[in-house]
Amino acid sequence: MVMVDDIVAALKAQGYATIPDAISEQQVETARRELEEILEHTPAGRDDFEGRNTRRVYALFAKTRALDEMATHPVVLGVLDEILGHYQLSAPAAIAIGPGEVAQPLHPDDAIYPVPRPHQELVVNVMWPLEDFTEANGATRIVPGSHRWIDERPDAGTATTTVEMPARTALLYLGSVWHGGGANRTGHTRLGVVLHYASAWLRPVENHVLAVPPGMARDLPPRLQELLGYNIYPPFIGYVDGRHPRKLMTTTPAGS
Ligand SMILES: O=C(O)CCC(=O)C(=O)O
Repeated sequence: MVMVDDIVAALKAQGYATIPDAISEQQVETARRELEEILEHTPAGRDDFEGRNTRRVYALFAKTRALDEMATHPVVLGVLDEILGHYQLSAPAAIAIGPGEVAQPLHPDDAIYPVPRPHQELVVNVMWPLEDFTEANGATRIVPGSHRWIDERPDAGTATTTVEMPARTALLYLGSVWHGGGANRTGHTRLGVVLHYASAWLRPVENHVLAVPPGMARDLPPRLQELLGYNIYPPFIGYVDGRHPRKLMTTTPAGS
């Protein structure tokens, strides 16, 4: 698939890539409407990383079905197959950057794992903008090529690329690339959904099988079940009582 190859090549070259028109306007609208309802009851962040004027929705796949097709988007999964091989969702979150928010500190997402650089790619992220991302409203900033850094750290002189993009785009970036949310200098909230995927031999950042227990997961699309952890990393990392975890979904009552 040429599209997948092109994206993989761009990720390897600069650490990020975009897929234009990856989803429909209807998918964007539905996701935004459902998330806006959830955000009404979501508190602001607790520190400078989460953002004190930013609200984040966690446990997304327990709260809405509007993101299932984004999580299993065929081109995205084709890219992940190439770069990560076996993977799961790790830290999915909706991120609503409010007016007045300052820029998030730049960081590589795979630094959460204590593995010295350079290392094989462990994490790939997909940012789904649910409205147009602009320099003014807090579009994601990337340090191109920083996935090749070993001990370097960004400073005030580091060049960043602000990824301005219309809603319906998918922005993919490697977990090793330095990046961060931008400052929001507008009067409107910037809403996006970031879906982090990590190699399936790592512990995911969020504990999805507690957020989406077997009785809830049994009604989800099979590929999404796997991405939430109802799967094994061959030959058997992730078994339950010696069996494939998907067996739990046929033996657990619905809803529990
Ligand atoms: O909101 C963004 O554009 C990026 C957020 C981010 O990098 C993070 O929270 O790890």
